[in-house]
Amino acid sequence: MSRSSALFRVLLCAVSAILLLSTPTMAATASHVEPSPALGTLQIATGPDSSSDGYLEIAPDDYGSWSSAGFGGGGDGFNPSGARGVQEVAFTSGFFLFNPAFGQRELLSQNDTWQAVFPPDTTLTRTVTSPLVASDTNDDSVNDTLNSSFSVGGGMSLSVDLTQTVSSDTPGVSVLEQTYVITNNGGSANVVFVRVLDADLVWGAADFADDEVGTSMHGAGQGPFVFQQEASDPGNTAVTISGAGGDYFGGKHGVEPEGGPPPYNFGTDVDIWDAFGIPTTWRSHIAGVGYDKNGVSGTAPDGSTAPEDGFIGLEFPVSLGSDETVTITVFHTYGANSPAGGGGAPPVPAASYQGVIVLVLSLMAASMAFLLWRRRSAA
Ligand SMILES: [Ca+2]
Ligand SMILES: [Ca+2]
Ligand SMILES: [Ca+2]
Repeated sequence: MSRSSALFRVLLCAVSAILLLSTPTMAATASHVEPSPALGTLQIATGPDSSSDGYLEIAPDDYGSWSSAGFGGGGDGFNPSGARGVQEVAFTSGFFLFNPAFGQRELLSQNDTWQAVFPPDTTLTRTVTSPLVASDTNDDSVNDTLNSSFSVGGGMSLSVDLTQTVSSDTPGVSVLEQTYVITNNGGSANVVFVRVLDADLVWGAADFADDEVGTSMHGAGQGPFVFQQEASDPGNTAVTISGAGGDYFGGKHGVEPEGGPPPYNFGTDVDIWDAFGIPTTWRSHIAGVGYDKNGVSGTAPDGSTAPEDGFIGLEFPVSLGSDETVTITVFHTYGANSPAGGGGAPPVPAASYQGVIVLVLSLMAASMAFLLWRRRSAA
């Protein structure tokens, strides 16, 4: 054996030993994720004083969902303008994810009670890759921001970074802003996220069934939005969902839309899940108002049945190319029935602008061709 080959063997052994020692450590590090905080234990709030008008507190999970403590979650609480104090708002609030072409779906929520509403489904999986971390961004000693990451696997491969921040707006109004930065690690996919809010407001007659749902987005130039509020104190008690999304709906239990079934059910039910998105006849519809129209349902619109549960939703259709990253921002405005705090998202239909440009260029080309033809005809 030459000295060089002996040296080579020694080096090889050393490298192998280093690899053997380091590999398990690296694997353990890569697979180690701290457990998520127990639901409802990590809260963000707009400030230290819950007795001030506009105070908002929320304890969402790693996926940006939350729900009433009575339904297995950590809820939200809001103090509207006026004499009323903090009350819980949401029975459930969260995101559904659908890939309709492939029959894939997932409720992005940690709440086992909510998950149990749906039959077992393994078309998609979800995993928290970095649990919630809270921070105080305005130095008032109260956490106002949460950061987390999760992945969606099974039939897709998405990695998502989520930032959730609460802030005060005008007096009596606060905003939760949720930013989902979604990276598609798999093949291209046309997916739809449906944000749902089954609010149960009890500021008025302590009755969740007298809530009304509505929109005033048409002609407002603020993009799509939909709200739920106490009919007895509109605006102050409203929660508005907004963002650069697509269709909305506002349902009241028992009302069948003019376009046909399914009738609106309870807010936390299987209809959206079964339809792989907002049911066709619910799109851009408010119970008791109609399609593509501004208005509010009132407490018990025609066709509603007791208990007249109210709930709202807004979809975010996303075309995800392979290796593409897309950002969805969802706003919940508390204390106003229109978006606040940057929550207004005037639609920027890039395709339409492109369409207008193509039309103008086509008209210019046609005019030039016509002029040339006339010159040649004259000559
Ligand atoms: Ca703070
Ligand atoms: Ca409700
Ligand atoms: Ca109510």
